[in-house]
Amino acid sequence: MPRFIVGALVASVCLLGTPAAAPADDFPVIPNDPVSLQAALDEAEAHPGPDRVIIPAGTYALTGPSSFAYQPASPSGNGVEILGEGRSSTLLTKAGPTGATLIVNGPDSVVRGLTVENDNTDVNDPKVALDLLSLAGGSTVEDVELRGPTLGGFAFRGHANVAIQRSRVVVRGPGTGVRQNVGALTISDTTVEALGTSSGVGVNASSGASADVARVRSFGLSTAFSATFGGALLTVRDSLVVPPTASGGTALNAGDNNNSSPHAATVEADRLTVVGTTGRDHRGVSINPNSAGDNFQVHVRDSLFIHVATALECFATAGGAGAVTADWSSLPSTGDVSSVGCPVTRSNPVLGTPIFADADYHPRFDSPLVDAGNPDPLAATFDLDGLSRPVGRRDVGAYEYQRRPPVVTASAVPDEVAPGQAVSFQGAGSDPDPGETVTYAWAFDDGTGASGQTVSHAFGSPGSHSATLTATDPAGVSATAIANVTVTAPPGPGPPGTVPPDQPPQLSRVGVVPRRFSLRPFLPRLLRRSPTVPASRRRPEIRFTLSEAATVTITFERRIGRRFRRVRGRVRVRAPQGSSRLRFGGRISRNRSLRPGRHRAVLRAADTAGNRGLPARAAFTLLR
Ligand SMILES: [Ca+2]
Ligand SMILES: [Ca+2]
Ligand SMILES: [Ca+2]
Ligand SMILES: [Ca+2]
Repeated sequence: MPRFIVGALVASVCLLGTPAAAPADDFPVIPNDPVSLQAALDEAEAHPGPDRVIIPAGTYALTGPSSFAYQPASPSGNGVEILGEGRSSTLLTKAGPTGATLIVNGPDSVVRGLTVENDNTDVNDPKVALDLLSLAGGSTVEDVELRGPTLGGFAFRGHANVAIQRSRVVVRGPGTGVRQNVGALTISDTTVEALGTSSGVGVNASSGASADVARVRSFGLSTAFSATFGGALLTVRDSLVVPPTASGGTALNAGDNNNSSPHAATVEADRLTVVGTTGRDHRGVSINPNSAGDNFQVHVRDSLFIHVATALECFATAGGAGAVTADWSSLPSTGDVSSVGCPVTRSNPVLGTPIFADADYHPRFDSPLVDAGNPDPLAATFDLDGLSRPVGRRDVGAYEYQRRPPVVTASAVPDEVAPGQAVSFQGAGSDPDPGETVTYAWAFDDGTGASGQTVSHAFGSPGSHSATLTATDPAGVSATAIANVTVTAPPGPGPPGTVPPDQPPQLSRVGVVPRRFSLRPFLPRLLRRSPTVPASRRRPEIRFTLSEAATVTITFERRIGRRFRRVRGRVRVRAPQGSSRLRFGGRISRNRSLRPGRHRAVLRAADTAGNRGLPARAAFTLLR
């Protein structure tokens, strides 16, 4: 039996014998067709193994009680990737009395590149834009926009381990942006914001779930980050909170929504920037244990709270307990609230008024909060911009001052002049640190200097000259750039015995010495000193004599039969009037050398006025 038939039989036996995961399929959707979208989800559910549902740009609208739902009967190994064409292109939306807009209940699923919106109208049952159910563990929500109902409810609700990344969550009413009910949520590099007047909550870990919040911007939420019920834990770091500018708001809360039963909840916060509005009832931290057995904790480190009427509040009633601490943080000097059983503690206070470089609350280089956090080493991490921190000692707040040098270039116009002719030197610079302008200083190689972005300078002597530009930022960090100028002596009658300017340079006494040599490793170079080694051990050279200083271009020709054929590459040197010696070992450049055989060097000279003399040739043999 031929071997390939045996192979085919073995392959088919394997296919029959093991119900291996079917290859992933793509299930496309007809643009703007919600029925087609649900049909694709149904097909992916029925098809074993992970598949992709690809949703083109368009609006997919539901109005009845049903949802777009991925809920496979056999969820094990049967996750789904739901992929739109981008947040601004693919929109899933739902109006009507009840139900989530998109439900995902398969493991390791991905939702990416779309907007999910919920416009439910039943005030008693406002729902969810994106609902990840308990079988959707290990899932990722990435580059999406989630818009919660205007009547309340949730933009996102999670019941299993899930990561939300690089997304935008919009709270359009009294509801919650992101609620984690079961399992661990991580949410990073995401904006959570209230649209219009909201009394909503940004990110909430509930009922014993955990939420790990990193590099999140929270705008306009009545409560930005909270942990509620059942020992819930929310950690937040390198994040910004701007509460509503027109009403009160709380950045951090641990509690049980004043439930009369005992609960525990904890918030751990590192490197936050919280910017309230003067005259509003803004609170940095607010906890209210209201029943015996309640234990609420909020611990803040390396954080900045400004324009908050109450920085830290721990107000216990009916035997509830809790604690609020702030370490290495910048807080308003007064306004804490504390009660029996609920201490508020400040340690290592960071003094001084924060100085911001821009409207995004980046620290200015001279803010007293730069390098003012806990002096203990901080494991490398990223600030709210995604930039490495710490830089030096850790800074207080969401951003790390980066102390970056300016980026600068320098140019000279014109860059070829006569002695004494003015050159305009122009600097172009910027600084990557927000709000930093640079100052410019020039140093010329004749020992003089000037300050300013554009300056004028003339060099007196012929030759190559340079100007070094130093750009310095307000923090004193600088960078340099160099502009070069060639100053050429003007043509004219020189002293007696010199060559008239319209005469071409003449080559004479051209030769290769010795005439036979083997390939050497060194590169061609004009020699300045006379040889001190015996002639027998001297390295091979090309020698020539010039009637005036000139640029000598040397090309090579290889003898093939009776003809010479030009070899690629050339050597070019500036040589003075008189005799010169060019060290030459058969190599034209770093990676080009002549092959063994008979050759000749062809020398041509040109002066600075552009006059070109006649070529001169010298034969030599490169030995094997
Ligand atoms: Ca599938
Ligand atoms: Ca309680
Ligand atoms: Ca620092
Ligand atoms: Ca800088």
